[in-house]
Order: sequence, then structure tokens, then C-alpha cells
Amino acid sequence: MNGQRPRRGAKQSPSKGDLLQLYYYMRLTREFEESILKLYRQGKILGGAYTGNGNEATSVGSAFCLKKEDYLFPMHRDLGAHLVKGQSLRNLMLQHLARANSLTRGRDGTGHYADPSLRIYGNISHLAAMIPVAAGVALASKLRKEKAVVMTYIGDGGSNVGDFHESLAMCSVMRLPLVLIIENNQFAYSTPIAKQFIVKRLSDRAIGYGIPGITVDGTDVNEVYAACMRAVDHAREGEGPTLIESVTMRMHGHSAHDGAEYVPKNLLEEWKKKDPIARLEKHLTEKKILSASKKLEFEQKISVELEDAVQYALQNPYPAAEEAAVGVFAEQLGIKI
Ligand SMILES: Cc1ncc(C[n+]2csc(CCOP(=O)(O)OP(=O)(O)O)c2C)c(N)n1
Repeated sequence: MNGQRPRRGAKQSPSKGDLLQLYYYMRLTREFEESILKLYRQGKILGGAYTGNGNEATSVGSAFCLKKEDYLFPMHRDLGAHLVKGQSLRNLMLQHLARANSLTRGRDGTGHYADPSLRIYGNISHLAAMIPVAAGVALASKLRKEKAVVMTYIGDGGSNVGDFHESLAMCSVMRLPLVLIIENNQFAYSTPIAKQFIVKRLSDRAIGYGIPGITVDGTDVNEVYAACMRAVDHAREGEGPTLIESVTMRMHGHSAHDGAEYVPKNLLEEWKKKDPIARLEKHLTEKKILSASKKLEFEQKISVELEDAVQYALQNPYPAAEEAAVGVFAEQLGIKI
């Protein structure tokens, strides 16, 4: 813990029921992504396919701390956060398969989809450009006295972009309800962290803004949950932002096209031993929270849900060619310039 301390008081360890839910969502996230990779290799996904393999405890454990009225701004590896915030598998599958009735009406595959009805807002491709938008929503939440918290994410690479710092400067001074999570997954595309920064912990950057900063083991969902719960509570009580660094490993390439030959094999082997799902499963089994029959029940449920989502999405058409410019030009939106 660096800088200021966030307030105590929030429930900082998940209940048994919460732990089972976290396990379910982490497995659902991984298996959804596996099916996306399969569809990509079959040539059914036309753009990129990004996975958060290794990052499930972070994306799921963080979003799990939010309430319905809170705002979520996920990055490209945070599919688990979409699911926890209430997005359906069918919608996510339609989106990845770029179908006409998807969230972006088939204009985009992965990455830039939003669902304002769930208070999930879209990832902006330019790294860190989403943080000022999240900061703006946090300001709106404060001005409207909503008591709603804004949670957003950035990669280790993206945390070097100016927008990251400018947003933290503003949020700290205005005590805006923002929780900013750096997903330090060791690589920004092919650039290892040793070539990106020389601070030991990226959460040390919080000191410069006088806000709480904490680094957590991103393979341990209990740690992620505890840190995020405190940060969310701190923000909701009007105490301002928190910076959380979650240390994980990007177990796949940058995107499905990237074989990641530049990642040393022994590094991957080392991190594989800390797999967040296997780790939680071991914990839950040892504590007798997860029985063999419950595990089987989850496996069957996930398999049925995924099959339904894939079949449903594949049955839906791509958008018509003449739709391409709809919603792009002001006149079509009825806006007079
Ligand atoms: C400002 C900016 N620079 C470069 C890129 C190209 N780019 C897209 S993703 C990426 C790597 C991002 O690494 P990191 O922020 O660590 O997140 P990760 O993909 O590892 O989760 C790069 C360089 C971009 N989208 N925006």
C-alpha cells in the first residue's frame, strides 16, 4: 500500500457464495475465449481476437465489486468484466461474430463495444484515451450526487500515455469516484515491462497524485476482490480515486494472430503454475466450498450456455452492405450542422 490509505469498512473477503460465483465467471470467461479462438481459426471471426487468459481473476474479481448503478469501462482483455456486469453470452458472441444485431451492428468485432443499458462503455482503441472519458463520467456522477463508482482498466504499456496521468491528476484533486486498475501482464505487445518502466511497482505512481495505490497478485482473486472492494467503497464515500496494479501474465499472444515467440518459454511455464482458475479451484476444494458435483454442474452449465450462444450468433446475418455508412454521417442521424 502506497500513498494515502483508502478507508476501511467495506466487506473485504468474498463469501462462500461469492467465491463460487467468481469461480463460475472465471471459467466462463476462459471457455468463452477458447470458443472465440476456435471460431477465429475456422475463419468465422473476421477481425482480431483478444484473450485475457491469465487475467481472469482481475477482470472478474474487480467488476464483481460493482453495483448495477456503477459504470464500467473495460479494456480489450476484460471480457470477464462484461459478463459480471450483466452482459449476455449471446450478445458477446454476436459482437465477436460481427452480426447485424450485435452491439455495434456488425461494424466491429472485438474491442469497441458498449452497452449503456448496463452502464458498460466502450473501449477506445487509442491506449489510455478511455480514462479521461471515465473521469468525465466520474465527474458527472459526483455532480449528480449519484454515489455511483466508475471502474476502468489500462495495460502496463498504456499506463505510460499522458491521458493516464492527466486523468489521475484531475480525479485526485476533484476527489472523483474512479477506480483505475493497471493490468500489468508483463508485455505491451512485444515490449517487456523492463523496457517500459523502472519503478518497482506501478502503483507507486499513486504517490505523485496523493491517492491510495496498491499492488496485488492478479492471479489471486481474493486479493483482487479485497483491494477493489476497498477502492470502490473509498470512491463511493466521496474520498476519491484509487490506483490498483494487478500483476498477471498475458498467457497468449497480443491477439490471436500473434504466436508471441518473443516471450521466453520458461516465463510462461512459471506463470502457468499460478494459473488464477486452477489456484481458486484448489483453494475452494481444500476449503470444501467446491464439491466435485458442483464443479460438474458448472462445467455442464457453461458448455450448454456457450453452445447456445455460438449457434444463436451463427444463425444471425451480417449487416447489409448498404448499412455500412448508417450512423456515421450527421445527416443520417438527423443532426443538422
Ligand atoms: C496510443 C496508442 N499507441 C499504440 C497503440 C497500438 N497498440 C495497441 S495494443 C498495444 C499494446 C498494449 O499493451 P498494454 O497497454 O500493456 O496492454 P495489453 O495489450 O498487454 O493488455 C499497442 C502498442 C494504440 N492502440 N494506442
